[in-house]
Amino acid sequence: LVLLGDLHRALDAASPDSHELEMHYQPKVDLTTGRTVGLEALMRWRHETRGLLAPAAFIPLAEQSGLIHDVTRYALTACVRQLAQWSQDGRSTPVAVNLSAHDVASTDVVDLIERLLDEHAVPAELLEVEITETALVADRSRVVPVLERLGELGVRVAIDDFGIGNTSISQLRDLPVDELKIDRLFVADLQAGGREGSEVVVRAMVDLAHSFGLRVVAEGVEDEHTAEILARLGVDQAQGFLYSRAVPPADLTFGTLVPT
Ligand code: G
Ligand code: G
Ligand code: MN
Ligand code: NA
Repeated sequence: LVLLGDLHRALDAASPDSHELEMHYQPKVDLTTGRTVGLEALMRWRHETRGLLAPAAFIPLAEQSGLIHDVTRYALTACVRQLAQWSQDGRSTPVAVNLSAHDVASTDVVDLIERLLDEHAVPAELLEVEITETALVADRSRVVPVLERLGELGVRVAIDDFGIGNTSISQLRDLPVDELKIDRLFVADLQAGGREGSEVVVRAMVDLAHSFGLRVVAEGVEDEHTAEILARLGVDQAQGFLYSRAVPPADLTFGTLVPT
C-alpha cells in the first residue's frame, strides 16, 4: 500500500530533476522490418523503502486523489525533455505517453502538450498519447474535442487496451484516432496455442482498424511464434517481452533509436 503523503512528496520532488519518479521506455517494433519504430513511456516510482513501483501501485491512488494531473504533467514533461535530448544527439524516435480518463475530460492537457513541444522545440509528430478504449467512450462529448485538438497539433492518438471495453463499431469509426492497440489478453490467447477462434478475433480487429485507416499494434508479445501469427494476421507493430521490457533510457541501445 502506498500512502497519499508519499505520493505528494514524490510529486513535489518531481520537478524535472528529481529522480523519485522516472519514465522507462518499451520499444514498439515494426513486424515487417523488425526495426524499432517507437517507444511507449511507462512510469516507475523509485520509492525510498518499497523499491521500484509499477503504475498499478500508485496510478489508482493518483486518480482518486486528483493528483493524476500532476502525474501526467510529470510524464509529459519528462518525455518531451527526453525527446529534445535525443534530437540533440541526432536521434528521433516517437514516444507514446499514457493519459488517464481524467486527463482527457478537458482540453487543458492539450494546452500543456502544446506549450511543452513549443518550449523544447520538439515536433508534434514525435509525441503520441495512449488513451484506453474505456476512457475514450465514457464521456465522448468531452473527449472528442480533446482528440480533435491533438489531431490539429499533429500529436497522434492511440486507443489503448482495445477489445476489452465495449465500443460499438460506429463509435470507433467516429473517433479521430490514429492507432489501435490490441489488448494483451488477445495476444495471450494466440500464444496459448490458440484458444478456439482467437485468430479470427484478432483478424477481425485488424481488418476493422485498417478499414478506418488506423495502424494496429499488438501488446504483450512474448515469443517469436506469436509474432509470426500476428504478422500473418496483418498487425503492423508489436510490443512485448520478446523484444524488450520497459527500460530506463540509458539502457536503450543507441541502435534502437532511429537516426534523424
Ligand atoms: O508499466 P506497466 O507495464 O506495469 O504499466 C501498467 C499500466 O500503467 C499501463 O497499462 C499504463 O496504461 C499505465 N501507465 C504507465 N505509465 C503511465 C503514466 O505515465 N500515466 C498513466 N496515466 N498511466 C500509466
Ligand atoms: O496498459 P498498458 O498496455 O499501457 O501497459 C503495458 C503493460 O504491459 C505494462 O505493465 C508492461 O510492463 C506490461 N507488458 C509489456 N510487455 C509485456 C509482455 O510481453 N507480457 C506481459 N505479460 N506484460 C507485458
Ligand atoms: Mn499503454
Ligand atoms: Na495496454
